[in-house]
Amino acid sequence: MKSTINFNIHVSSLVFILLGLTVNQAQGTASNNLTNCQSVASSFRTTVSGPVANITSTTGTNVTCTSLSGSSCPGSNISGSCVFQHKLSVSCYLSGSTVKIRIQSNGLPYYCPSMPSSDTFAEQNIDFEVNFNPDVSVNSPLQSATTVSALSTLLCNIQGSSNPPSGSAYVNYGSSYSTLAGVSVDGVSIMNVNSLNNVDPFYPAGSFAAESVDTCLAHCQAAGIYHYHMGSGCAKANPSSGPSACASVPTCSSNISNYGISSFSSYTTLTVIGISRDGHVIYGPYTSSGVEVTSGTDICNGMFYDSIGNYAYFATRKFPYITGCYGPGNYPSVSVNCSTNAPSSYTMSSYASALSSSNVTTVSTNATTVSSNTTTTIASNTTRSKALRRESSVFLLLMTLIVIGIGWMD
Ligand SMILES: *[C@@H]1O[C@H](CO)[C@@H](O)[C@H](O)[C@H]1NC(C)=O
Ligand SMILES: *[C@@H]1O[C@H](CO)[C@@H](O)[C@H](O)[C@H]1NC(C)=O
Ligand SMILES: *[C@@H]1O[C@H](CO)[C@@H](O)[C@H](O)[C@H]1NC(C)=O
Ligand SMILES: *[C@@H]1O[C@H](CO)[C@@H](O)[C@H](O)[C@H]1NC(C)=O
Ligand SMILES: *[C@@H]1O[C@H](CO)[C@@H](O)[C@H](O)[C@H]1NC(C)=O
Ligand SMILES: *[C@@H]1O[C@H](CO)[C@@H](O)[C@H](O)[C@H]1NC(C)=O
Ligand SMILES: *[C@@H]1O[C@H](CO)[C@@H](O)[C@H](O)[C@H]1NC(C)=O
Ligand SMILES: *[C@@H]1O[C@H](CO)[C@@H](O)[C@H](O)[C@H]1NC(C)=O
Ligand SMILES: CC(=O)N[C@H]1CO[C@H](CO)[C@@H](O)[C@@H]1O
Ligand SMILES: CC(=O)N[C@H]1CO[C@H](CO)[C@@H](O)[C@@H]1O
Repeated sequence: MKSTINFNIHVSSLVFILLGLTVNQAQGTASNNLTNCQSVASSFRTTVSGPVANITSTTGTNVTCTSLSGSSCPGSNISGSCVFQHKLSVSCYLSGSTVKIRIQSNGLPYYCPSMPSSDTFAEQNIDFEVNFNPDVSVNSPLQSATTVSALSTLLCNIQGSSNPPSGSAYVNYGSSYSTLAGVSVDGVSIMNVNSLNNVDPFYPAGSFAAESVDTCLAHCQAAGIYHYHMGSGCAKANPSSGPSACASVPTCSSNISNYGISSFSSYTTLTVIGISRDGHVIYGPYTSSGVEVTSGTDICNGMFYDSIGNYAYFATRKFPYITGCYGPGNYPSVSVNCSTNAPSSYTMSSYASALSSSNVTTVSTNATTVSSNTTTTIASNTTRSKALRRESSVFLLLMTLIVIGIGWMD
């Protein structure tokens, strides 16, 4: 009699152990502690530690450009050269148990861009805070489109990056930039992928002309914001051949998407190239195993890229090149109507497949009755917070101690 009761307690503690393990496995725990954030922040070419009160009033690093001798100088005109300052601060801190990242940039690169002298090139005040690498689930996509029309409405829209999702807790402290999608490690803006015509700026559908950029694949818009739409190696290393127009360099103008990827030839592993305005990291074109990302991305150009469910955007050859929406998104078999260089379908990465609830359920239903009930709980509870998981771990620990205690009393 006594030993039967004892056995039942052991079984229930086993259930909790299974529950604890399976919950962590199925839903993943993104790498978003303070150390993870600081590691990403260290990839940025910062000029001051922060947060600072006002990035534009800090002293940055001088950039002297003979290429900007005309009217477009966001600094001083000294002996025919334009001298401007690159100013960037990236800080990580805890707010309660949530790690926040704050990006403060004047938007000016550390290198000399090339642009028509008629362009306006101006200092900015980009300054926002967002949850760092927030937990997201492949089972709860934030964006979903299954038809050409729905996908095009979502992705072919220059205002599509205006509102980071609520889970990112985005707070703006700087000027308002509705088309900003993220900030590059060199402090340069990453704008929504679309042109003002709501088409791919490089491979536009219909009768629109491609836009001009320099060999760093960036250009200024009307307000003077120098920005990227596509991954650029210039964010990591000073362009070797000096600034010029992409149109004047055959390897750039003939196939700009190839040129963009080849600009990362010295960075063929997982390389931070920026942060999205939703707090997710933006990586270059390669995974940690040195493989170029050509599949596994969702409609937003984000990917679950490891077994614990980290989600990030990657620089790719295809539209939307960096990020087209704030993911995770779904994986439909349709294409957008605004680009002649877009994927025709999307497929999950192997990690996304393994994390998807349909897969978990299928795998576990064949186990014992206990774990199939556990699976049901997980599938409907994908958004449980870490705090809750910590609580269940504490509970699990207590249960185990009780069981050990009872066992000892025997
Ligand atoms: C942060 O997470 C990493 C794994 O991503 C872990 O190795 C490290 O110990 C954690 N650091 C802290 C301070 O919790
Ligand atoms: C930030 O500093 C700049 C330059 O010193 C100044 O023009 C601007 O008004 C300041 N902005 C705020 C919000 O204090
Ligand atoms: C940066 O350039 C300014 C002129 O715009 C000059 O006054 C200053 O001394 C320079 N700073 C350094 C560190 O060279
Ligand atoms: C900068 O200086 C050059 C010559 O030193 C002059 O031609 C040019 O107009 C100046 N630009 C501005 C904006 O003052
Ligand atoms: C693409 O489709 C959307 C939604 O159906 C439409 O509003 C837009 O005009 C189309 N764009 C092009 C370039 O055909
Ligand atoms: C760029 O070149 C690659 C191969 O080098 C080719 O597959 C791709 O179709 C080209 N892209 C465009 C839009 O022409
Ligand atoms: C389920 O996950 C495994 C990895 O755990 C993967 O190999 C398999 O392809 C997935 N199956 C489906 C249907 O997604
Ligand atoms: C599993 O759940 C069902 C209904 O939720 C319940 O009837 C059944 O007894 C549970 N099985 C176990 C082993 O807990
Ligand atoms: C390992 C295991 O329990 N496999 C079972 C999975 O379910 C099928 C059909 O219900 C059984 O035939 C297997 O034995
Ligand atoms: C089905 C199920 O177990 N739902 C639970 C999911 O988690 C929340 C707490 O976050 C519970 O309130 C639900 O009962």
